[in-house]
Amino acid sequence: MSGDTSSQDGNGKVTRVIRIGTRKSQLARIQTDSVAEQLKGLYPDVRLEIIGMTTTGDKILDTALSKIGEKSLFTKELETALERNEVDLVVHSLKDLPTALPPGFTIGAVLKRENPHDAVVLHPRNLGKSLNSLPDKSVIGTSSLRRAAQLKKRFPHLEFKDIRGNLNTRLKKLDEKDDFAAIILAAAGLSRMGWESRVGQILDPEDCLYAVGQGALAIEVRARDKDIVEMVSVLHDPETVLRCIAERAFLRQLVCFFSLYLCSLFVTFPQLYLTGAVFSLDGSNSLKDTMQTSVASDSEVDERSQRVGVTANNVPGPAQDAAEKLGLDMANLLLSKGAKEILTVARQLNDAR
Ligand code: DPM
Repeated sequence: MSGDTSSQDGNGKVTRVIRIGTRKSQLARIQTDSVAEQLKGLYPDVRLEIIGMTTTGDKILDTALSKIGEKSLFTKELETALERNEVDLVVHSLKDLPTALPPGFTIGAVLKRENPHDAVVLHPRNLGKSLNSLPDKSVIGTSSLRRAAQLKKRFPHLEFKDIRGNLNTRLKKLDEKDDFAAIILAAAGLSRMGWESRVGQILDPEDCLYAVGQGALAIEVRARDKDIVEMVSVLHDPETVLRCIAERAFLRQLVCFFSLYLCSLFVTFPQLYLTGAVFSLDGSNSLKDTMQTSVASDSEVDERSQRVGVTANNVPGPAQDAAEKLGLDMANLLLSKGAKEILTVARQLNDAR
């Protein structure tokens, strides 16, 4: 086993120590603690240590995410620590993990997805309202180009402005100033923070398609560390794994044009439906389609090791292949209808902003 870390307790019994790396934000800590808790329940003999780290992304919270561009900003320092054996696993929001991980890393577990939808958090003075009923020219805070594009189209009476910072900062900016009538955040993050009561409205797929992987937690590990890969693999939720493999395959095919526009949505299981869409910056130009495939259960074991960064040996390989193909086919369908042009223009406009 790499990173030989074990300790002896008073009775001379050797205990494996597993170190978990995490960002220091409250949300990251909550997510990491919940995974540690589950691992503790499954492996009572393992000693877990949680190591907090600051990432580049945490240091430049005031720059719009779409300008920073590369998502691995929030994950790079943690991966460096994994590589150096300073930690053994890292807990991420799956949607923050690029579709291609650096060599040597893999996603060893994708946990059961929580509510994947986006939510509206209202300024206290607007309690009881919805995006529809907010007054003309109300300002909505979001730095997600995906959310802004879809909502601009759907609610043309509203205005959209960037808001940055971690969840605590954003809530503060909303409540303590008069700059925003409401902000948009992922329902899953709000619920993990215990802020469900602040959700004024959950956006359904007609209003806003959620981001690839949204609402699911992922555990990143060293691919060569077979013991750890096996240990965390029991946390895989098979349905979430298949949905997210399809979503990530869709994103991987389009990411070279502009990564921030891709949205997707699944319903029902084992019949897997994928709705994929791309949008221009103001949402006026868009392409959207739905495809389906069956991932009915079978008993064949997986033969290949990784798909879009995910290692899930305990989920049937043919089902994973079908999910990956669905995502790829969806992306190719949108590309054949002009997705490349929409994304290229969107990227140029965003770079010029
Ligand atoms: C990514 C986006 C955002 C995060 C872009 C998007 C939102 C950025 C913003 C890829 N990562 O969704 O279109 O609003 O400025 C992030 C959140 C969570 C993970 C917070 C959120 C929690 C939910 C989850 C930031 N990453 O989206 O409100 O675990 O899926």
